[in-house]
Amino acid sequence: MRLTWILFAIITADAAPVHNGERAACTSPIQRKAWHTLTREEKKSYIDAEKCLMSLPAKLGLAGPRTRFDEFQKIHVLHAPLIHGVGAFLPYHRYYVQAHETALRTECSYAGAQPYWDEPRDAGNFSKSILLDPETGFGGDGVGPNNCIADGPFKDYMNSVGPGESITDHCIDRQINDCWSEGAAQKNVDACMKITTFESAWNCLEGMPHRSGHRGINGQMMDVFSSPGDPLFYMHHAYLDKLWWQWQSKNLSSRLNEVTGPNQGTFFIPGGVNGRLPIGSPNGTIPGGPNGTFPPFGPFPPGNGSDCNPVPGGFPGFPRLPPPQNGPWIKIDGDPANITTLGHVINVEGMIPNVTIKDVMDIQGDVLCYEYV
Ligand SMILES: *[C@@H]1O[C@H](CO)[C@@H](O)[C@H](O)[C@H]1NC(C)=O
Ligand SMILES: *[C@@H]1O[C@H](CO)[C@@H](O)[C@H](O)[C@H]1NC(C)=O
Ligand SMILES: *[C@@H]1O[C@H](CO)[C@@H](O)[C@H](O)[C@H]1NC(C)=O
Ligand SMILES: *[C@@H]1O[C@H](CO)[C@@H](O)[C@H](O)[C@H]1NC(C)=O
Ligand SMILES: *[C@@H]1O[C@H](CO)[C@@H](O)[C@H](O)[C@H]1NC(C)=O
Ligand SMILES: *[C@@H]1O[C@H](CO)[C@@H](O)[C@H](O)[C@H]1NC(C)=O
Ligand SMILES: *[C@@H]1O[C@H](CO)[C@@H](O)[C@H](O)[C@H]1NC(C)=O
Ligand SMILES: [Cu+2]
Repeated sequence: MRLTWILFAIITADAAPVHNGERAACTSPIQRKAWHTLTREEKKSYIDAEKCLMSLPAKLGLAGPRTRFDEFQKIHVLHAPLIHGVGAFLPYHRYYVQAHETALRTECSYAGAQPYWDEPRDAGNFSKSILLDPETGFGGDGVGPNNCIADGPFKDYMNSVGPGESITDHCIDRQINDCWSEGAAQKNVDACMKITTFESAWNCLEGMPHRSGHRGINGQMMDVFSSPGDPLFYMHHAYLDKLWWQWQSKNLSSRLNEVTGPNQGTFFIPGGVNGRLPIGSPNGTIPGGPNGTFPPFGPFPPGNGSDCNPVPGGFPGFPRLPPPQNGPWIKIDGDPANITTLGHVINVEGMIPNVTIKDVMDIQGDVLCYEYV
């Protein structure tokens, strides 16, 4: 009897590694599924929940947002310079997507989990993606002089945040580019999965799989600040989170604790504290970008994809500007210096409680409880 129990324990431990006993808290993870596998009803319930967020009034008191949906966008704007091109890129976006999922479930009666976009299926072919279906999906490409989306459930939504750090009313715009979307190809994912260190794997993931999703949809999705104004953002970042988890899962005993990298990189803005921009930070402090916005993009090359990928000198998605320049290092709570550690505080402006990177390393731990299927 006792021996049986011990054997059982050993077998169980072998099948599902135990990490400091943390996994006890997550006994029934919710299932994050690929969009193309959802039933029509599941798709509708997700879209309806997103529309619900777009109808609920803002309550965090941030400048700009009218709705709860806008507040998510604003949180990303506030943190953008310190969550891209840095060690916290993957952990921050993991928790940010979690915050979005939580809001759908607790404020909009959504019973499902955050779905994700299985992007390699649509590599080089975003314009034909099932996600863009006007009836069951997110609507299609932008049209007209402002590239506003013209069909689907979000065609009439007016963003109140963006572009960049500005606060303006504007449509959700897209300008699909199937040259850039070729970067979503599985071979680029496979290349990242082969890498064995966090720093290189993160750089790889933030590179091609990440950028090609943004750049393939284009329009607002290409805005490093305000991209979450397009609901496709969450589908894309859930997918990216899945890739990180897939990478972590290859060696959980070490990769549940592996994080490093600079705390400020590409988008350094002097004067920020605690992982967000100072209130009232002037536009125009991002090197290379006019008045706090991206450097200009384009023109987009024509072609079928082979013209885009690979591009000599790196994939020109989000700009990779030289590392910091001037000013003191930004102090992030939980990090002793300018290197990202497990103690680094992730701040989503009270949308859900602050946590540390350590708290989000495991998607089936004390804080997070989901799985990708
Ligand atoms: C693009 O997607 C459409 C619709 O799924 C499909 O018919 C077509 O074969 C795809 N084209 C390529 C090049 O994958
Ligand atoms: C940035 O510029 C926009 C447009 O001029 C302005 O509305 C916004 O308040 C500025 N943001 C900051 C933080 O100064
Ligand atoms: C997991 O990573 C550790 C530390 O790098 C290494 O010693 C170990 O061999 C790895 N295990 C596997 C199965 O790759
Ligand atoms: C941290 O700061 C020191 C100087 O203050 C600098 O030499 C080092 O490169 C920085 N490390 C990172 C990862 O940014
Ligand atoms: C940047 O701001 C300055 C001062 O407000 C203005 O003169 C200039 O036109 C702006 N440049 C761009 C590209 O918006
Ligand atoms: C794609 O474009 C490149 C360069 O324009 C050309 O050499 C290649 O044959 C094209 N491939 C396909 C499949 O059309
Ligand atoms: C979240 O963390 C930041 C930075 O550590 C801190 O300034 C802020 O007060 C915290 N907010 C909440 C709601 O705990
Ligand atoms: Cu982001």
